[in-house]
Amino acid sequence: MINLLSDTVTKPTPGMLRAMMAAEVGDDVFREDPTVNALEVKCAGLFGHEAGLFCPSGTMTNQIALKVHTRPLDEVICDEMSHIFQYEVGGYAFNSGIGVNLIRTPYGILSADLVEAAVRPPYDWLPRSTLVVIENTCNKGGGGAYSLETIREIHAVCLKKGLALHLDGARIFNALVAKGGKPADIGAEVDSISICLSKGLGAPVGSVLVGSRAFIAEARRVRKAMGGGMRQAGYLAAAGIYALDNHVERLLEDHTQARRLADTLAELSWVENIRPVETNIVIFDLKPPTTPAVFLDYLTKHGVKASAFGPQTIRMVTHLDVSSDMIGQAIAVLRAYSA
Ligand code: TLP
Repeated sequence: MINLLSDTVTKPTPGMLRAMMAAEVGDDVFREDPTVNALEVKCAGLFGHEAGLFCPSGTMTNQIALKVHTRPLDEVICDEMSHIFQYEVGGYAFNSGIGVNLIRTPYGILSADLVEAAVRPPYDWLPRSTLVVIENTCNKGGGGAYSLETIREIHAVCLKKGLALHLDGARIFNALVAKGGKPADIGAEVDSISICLSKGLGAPVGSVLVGSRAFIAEARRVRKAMGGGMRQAGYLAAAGIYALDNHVERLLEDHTQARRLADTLAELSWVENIRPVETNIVIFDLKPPTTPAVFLDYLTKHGVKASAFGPQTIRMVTHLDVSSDMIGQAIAVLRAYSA
């Protein structure tokens, strides 16, 4: 199977497994796991933040960030396509008692003007705008990345209006590889970042939340309340450290393979609206009467997995476990499809 369902599907490489087996571990609830501690320090340091917190998932790091940055009846400003709104089960309302103020953009990339216009005036009868969330890269938007300049401008609005800025950086290294620049440059513009190790970086499990010492101290309490305090989690943290040391530069390869898929799709008569491909995600629409159910069934029968991402929309994601040859085969399968 050529599995293009998501970049979450990767299996640990032999080198990663060796690093996991060799990990020194302890009970992380007592902060006695040296490998978890090392991963948290490494992530915080990379992005120029004071502290980090290792969590089981990107959903948990995002949800903890929402909880710590807001109070009930507050509102978070984010794109309508953002993961915190679309794919976290409405957790913002459940966990934090807050609402969302959704901005519509073509590809999920906000601008300072749009954010500023969405900030509510301070009337008693309105929700209070206290937080902005940006997603870099934006998954549902097709994996587009923010320029550092845009993040700076959004940050300036947040400072002016007294809002916190959280970055859903599930694929922040894809963004950095695509746009260039250093993690700390982005880190300097945001109050907290959720960094996923289990997406393009290829670790089996885990995300790290980074922020100020005070923010992470509170986040640690919320993680425990959510049931996310892990014990000998160093085996997983070791995979994350290995991924950060070995799997960042190679993301460019995934971007090249995504580009090949997109270039092929652009030639096919039954495809429309291919979102601009900048990283490892390819999103496009099927022209009616082709439906995702029929198309995905065809793909599966020919050894390719992809997913439906809307009524007419398909997503394909490239990653560590799909080689250039496999993309070649997937391209042949796409070319052979007749609507
Ligand atoms: N995204 C998954 C699905 O939930 C859609 C995927 O296959 O892409 N932020 C962003 C931008 C994400 O894309 C994801 C996962 C998360 C957060 C949540 O991460 P996990 O799955 O670790 O909870």
